[in-house]
Amino acid sequence: MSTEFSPQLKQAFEDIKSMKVRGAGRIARAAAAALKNEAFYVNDDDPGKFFERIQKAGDYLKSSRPTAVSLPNSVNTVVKSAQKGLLMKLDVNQLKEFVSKAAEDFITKSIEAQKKIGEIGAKRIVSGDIILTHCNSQSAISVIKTAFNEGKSFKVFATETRPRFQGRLTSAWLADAGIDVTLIPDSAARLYMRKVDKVVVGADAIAANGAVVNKIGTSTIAAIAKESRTRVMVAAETYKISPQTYLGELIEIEIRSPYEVAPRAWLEKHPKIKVLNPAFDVTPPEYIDFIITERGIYPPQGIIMLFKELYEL
Ligand code: RUB
Repeated sequence: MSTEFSPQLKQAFEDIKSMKVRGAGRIARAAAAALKNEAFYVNDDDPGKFFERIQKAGDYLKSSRPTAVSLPNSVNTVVKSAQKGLLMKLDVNQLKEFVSKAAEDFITKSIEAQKKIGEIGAKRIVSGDIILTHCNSQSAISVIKTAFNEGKSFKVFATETRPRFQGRLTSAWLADAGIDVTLIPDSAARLYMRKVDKVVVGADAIAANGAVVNKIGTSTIAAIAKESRTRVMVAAETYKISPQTYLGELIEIEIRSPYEVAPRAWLEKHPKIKVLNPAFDVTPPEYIDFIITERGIYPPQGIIMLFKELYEL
C-alpha cells in the first residue's frame, strides 16, 4: 500500500494553510470533502489499514490551521464514521461508502446550519439598524443577507480586517447583494460605534464558558461595543463549540507570518523590528449578548447546556 496522500489531499491542506480556502465553515467543509476523496483514493483491501490511512489523512488536515475548531470537529466526524464501520466489520468498499456518506452529511448540515442561523438571526435585525461586522463570516453574512431579503432596510459598516483585508470580501459580497455597506479601517471602529445598533460577527471556536474565538480585533470591537451599549451577536454553527475546552484546555491562537503585516524587503531593512501577527483573539462571554446557532439563540453562559446536549454528557 502506498502511504502517500493523494495530490488532492495535499492540495486541500495547502489551500487551507495558505488561506485560499478560509473561514471556519468553509475550512470544515473542505476537509470533509478532502477525506471523502481520500477514501476512494486509498487502495488497500485491509479495513484496519484503510482506517489508519483515513485517520492519518485527518490528522494531516487538522495540522493545516490550529484555531478553527470546526476543522477537527469535521475531521473527527468523518474519522469516527470509519471507526464505526470498522467495528461493524464492513469491508473496504463498504467503508468507503460509509466515509463518503459521513462527509456528505457533514457538508449538507453545515450549509443548512448557516442558512438556519440566517433565519434565526435575521429576526433580531430591524429596519433602520446600523450593523457593524468584522472579517468575513458566512454565518454573520447569512444573518445580514436574510434580514435584507426579508425586506428590512439597514446600513452596514464592514471593518477592513487587517492584515489580510477580509473586510473587502465582506463589503463586496454585501454591495453585490444590494446592501448599503461602508468599508472602514479597523481603527475607526470606536469612532463609529456610537452610531452602531448591533455588531454581528462569526466565530472560529466557542469555548465551553461561552468565550468566542474569532478574527483578531473582534475582542476590541466587543469591548468598544460594550462601552457604547451596542449589542454583540455572534453567529456560529454548533460544530464550532470546542469539546476540549470543557476539560479546561485553551484554544490555540494561530500566529501567522510577519510578512502579512509588513513587506519582507522593508522588514529586512529594519532587522531590529519584531513583528507579531496573531490571527485570532478571544472575546470573553461578558462582552457578548448572544450566540446564534442553528439550534437557536443562547446567551454565552448558556453554551454549556448546549455543549452537554451535543456531547451527551
Ligand atoms: C475568518 C474568521 C471568521 C470565522 C467565521 O478568519 O475569523 O469570522 O472563521 O467564519 P480567516 P464562517 O480569514 O483567518 O479564516 O462564519 O464563514 O465560518
